[in-house]
Amino acid sequence: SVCAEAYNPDDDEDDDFEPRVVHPKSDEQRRRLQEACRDILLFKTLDQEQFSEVLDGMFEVLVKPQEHIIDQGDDGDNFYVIERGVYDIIVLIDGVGKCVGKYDNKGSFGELALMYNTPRAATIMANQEGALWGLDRATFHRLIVKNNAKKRKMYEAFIECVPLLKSLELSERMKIVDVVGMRVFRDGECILTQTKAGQQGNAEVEIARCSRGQYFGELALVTNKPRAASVYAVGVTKCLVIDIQAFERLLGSCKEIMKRNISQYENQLVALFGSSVDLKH
Ligand code: 1OR
Repeated sequence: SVCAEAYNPDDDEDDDFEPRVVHPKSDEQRRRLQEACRDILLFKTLDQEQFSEVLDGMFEVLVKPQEHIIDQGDDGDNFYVIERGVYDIIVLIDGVGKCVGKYDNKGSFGELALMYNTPRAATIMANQEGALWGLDRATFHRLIVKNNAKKRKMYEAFIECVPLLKSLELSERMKIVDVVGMRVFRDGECILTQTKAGQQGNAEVEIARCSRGQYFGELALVTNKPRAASVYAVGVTKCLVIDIQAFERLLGSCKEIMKRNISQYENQLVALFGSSVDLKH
């Protein structure tokens, strides 16, 4: 199999002529499907026509507790979007299956084997009864993988100038581009909300401003603690967004840099409020 090969969409125009797969759906199914797909990052750079083709191509899959949706090592057949249910991510470590994460009633999985033509990288097991939406390999390739080649071209220059990602290999940076979604926020719109524990009525104070090439939202992922600050758009703001599983998988090696930068947040807070805080633990 070929691993993370640069994909040139001009090499195979053939699959443009493949018949469109349409799985008919009731209005109620379509509504549920649309809701489940609303925040799927891989769909966030598709145009309307492409997105609607994706929705047409999806089919409902009901799963039972303990059912394996994907087995590590298998060939990839479908990509899945979660409608409901909790799913364990299990990876073989020294021959022993270890649960390394979970999907809790949202998200998607199964893109890697289809994107890079590699064996399934993890086992996904339903913890309880659940419902998924599948998308077959050919349709995923025609709509998502082809779009990724465009995404790489569009974001390559930007990603190259993000200081945090400097320590990664080019191929690693490109894998990040493959899974990010793009989101645009209006001036003043809330991008992230601080999780407040029973402390109502506190006025919000601006502690920092981020600009092009900087990042936010990593603290809660690094510490597993609630969001420590809110983030608002200043002017129309375009963000590239990565989900937590891809963050773990692709940015693990950047965590040390992030941790170092977290100490700077602590210094900023001390300068503003005079008290010391421990954000890292
Ligand atoms: P796939 O097609 O390889 C298994 O089939 C899917 O599990 C995979 O696509 C991802 O969508 C999903 N490492 C690899 N695959 C993962 C991981 C993961 N998490 C979810 N998937 N890691 C866990 C990160 C929390 C790294 C483990 C070492």
